[in-house]
Amino acid sequence: MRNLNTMLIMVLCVNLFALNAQHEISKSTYVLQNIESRDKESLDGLWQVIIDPLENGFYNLWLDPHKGKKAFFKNSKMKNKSDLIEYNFDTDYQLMVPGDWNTQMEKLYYYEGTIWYKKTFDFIEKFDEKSFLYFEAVNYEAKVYLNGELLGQHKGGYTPFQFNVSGKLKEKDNHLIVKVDNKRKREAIPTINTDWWNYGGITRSVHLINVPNNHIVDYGINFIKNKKNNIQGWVTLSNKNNNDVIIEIPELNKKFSIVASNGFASFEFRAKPELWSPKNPKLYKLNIKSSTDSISDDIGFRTIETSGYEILLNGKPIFLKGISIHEEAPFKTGRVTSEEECKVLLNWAKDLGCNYVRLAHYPHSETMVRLADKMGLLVWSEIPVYWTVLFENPDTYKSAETQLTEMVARDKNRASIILWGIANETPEGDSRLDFLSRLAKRVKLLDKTRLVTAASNTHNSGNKVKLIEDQLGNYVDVLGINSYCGWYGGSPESCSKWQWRNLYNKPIIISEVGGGALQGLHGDPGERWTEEYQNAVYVNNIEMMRNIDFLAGVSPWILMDFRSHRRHLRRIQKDFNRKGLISEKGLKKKAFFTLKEFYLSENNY
Ligand code: GCB
Repeated sequence: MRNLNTMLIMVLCVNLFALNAQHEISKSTYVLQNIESRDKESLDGLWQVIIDPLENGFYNLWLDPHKGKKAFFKNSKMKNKSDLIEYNFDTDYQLMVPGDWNTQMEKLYYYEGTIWYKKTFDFIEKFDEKSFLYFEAVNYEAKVYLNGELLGQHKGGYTPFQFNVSGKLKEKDNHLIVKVDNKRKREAIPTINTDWWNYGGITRSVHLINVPNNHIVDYGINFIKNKKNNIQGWVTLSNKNNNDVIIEIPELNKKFSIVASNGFASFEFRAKPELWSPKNPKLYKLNIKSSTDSISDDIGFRTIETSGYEILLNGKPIFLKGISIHEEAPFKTGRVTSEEECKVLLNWAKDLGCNYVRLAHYPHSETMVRLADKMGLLVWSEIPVYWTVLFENPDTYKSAETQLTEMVARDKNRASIILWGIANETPEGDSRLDFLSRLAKRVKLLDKTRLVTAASNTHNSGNKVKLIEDQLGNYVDVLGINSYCGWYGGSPESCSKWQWRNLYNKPIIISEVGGGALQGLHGDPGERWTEEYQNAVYVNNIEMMRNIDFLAGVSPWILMDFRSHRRHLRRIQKDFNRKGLISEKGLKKKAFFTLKEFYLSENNY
């Protein structure tokens, strides 16, 4: 095996530190990379559920956890006709997985609390295989039980987690029970106050993944920071003995073997791949093989860096023509649950002339990010550190850091992602700065090859001057600014007169700008909620943006109307934030075409 073409492998040293940092991360999360190409069975479909607002299936009268058959995770059955068991999954409701519960059953529309999910499945054990239960996302807290025993728990509604269930499965009738709780909590990430719907449930797919006993766990591959001809990578294996690993990128004519010791191998080689960009989203097949396992992925190579006010993609300045997107399904509303729905959203972004999307305000599904890779859309991906989280609370910080780590661990190989977002519109203060600067350092440790950002507010400093002076600017590479001129402040016409000042020699993205309109409602441009008013907001803000010389991009708020608990105007909003350029039914508003025209006029990028 070692006689394979081993040319041009400069086995490491230089970047050992960076590689080891990533290795540490992958060890601490231990989530299998690239589930798409693993051998797996789907546990999606209908699950039996019990709605349990009082958590009666978990606590007794005195709020001590049940130990016996009253615990719902025991899936107890009546033993005889006189037996008293006050729950029965099999005669209760059903919900679809993946899916939020709020839009599946009218009575659950506003529900926030606990629902127990149960799936029964059979399993054929194969010699020398390990099995993992893999959850793509559960909002917010999941306690997972297999055949009556706790496997573990996870907090955070938008990142994957898994449990090793090897040796724990039976041939028939395994019952997997998940207690899902989406109660909003002050100390959680996000906290209780958000401008999006708190969709509860097993919102993304569940898989039973079977891998060889000795398997490939994780890997990372990328250019060495901003060096276009040097690729570096690493692989982690479950087996700690010495192992040969073959790395192959057929289209680059590279195939070589490296030796993993203690479950880790790294490599570095020279190559001149075609560079990934929105205009040419070139992906290369990467094959990784050990003596017992193999995995394939589609990888793009590009560099991203900043220089003064500019963002450089593959060494050249790029203006990010973007749009913000919530992961909400077009036409039906509720959480996105299929690749088709992701495609509709990203195709709309393409139609608008975008080269970039801000996937707000939490990590979107892996499907979405992989599509962005294929379709050539640059991505800002973020964690839900939103508004007033408890910056002083160590557990809150820990949760933010865990969600950040899980996001980077899952998506570190996606060329489309150029920006890791660590926060959105957080109120300034010392504890916030301490919290966010720690997050910024953490993400830099996890990934040195991408840029760090956060969305902040501006300050008005008299005489129509907007000042960018948030101290967070010292810690991020790119500053996002949410600016709602013409909607939350001033008339649309006043916006074109604003001057901007930037205290940092760094690129600025207007991460949000926009206004609301009910699709189909027309009037004069001074009348709120009409398409004309929204359009006037865009026309004037575009004029303003053309005058900001340090502007590196924009992602207006937002592609499609989305559900929010904060939007009460019955005749207009109907629980929807109406700042979409497209209605939830898929109908485009006037401002869509205005923004499109602006983007078409910036067609060098
Ligand atoms: C913001 C938030 C976003 C809201 C938006 C709005 O600044 O970042 O989550 O939805 O304003 O519509 O008010």
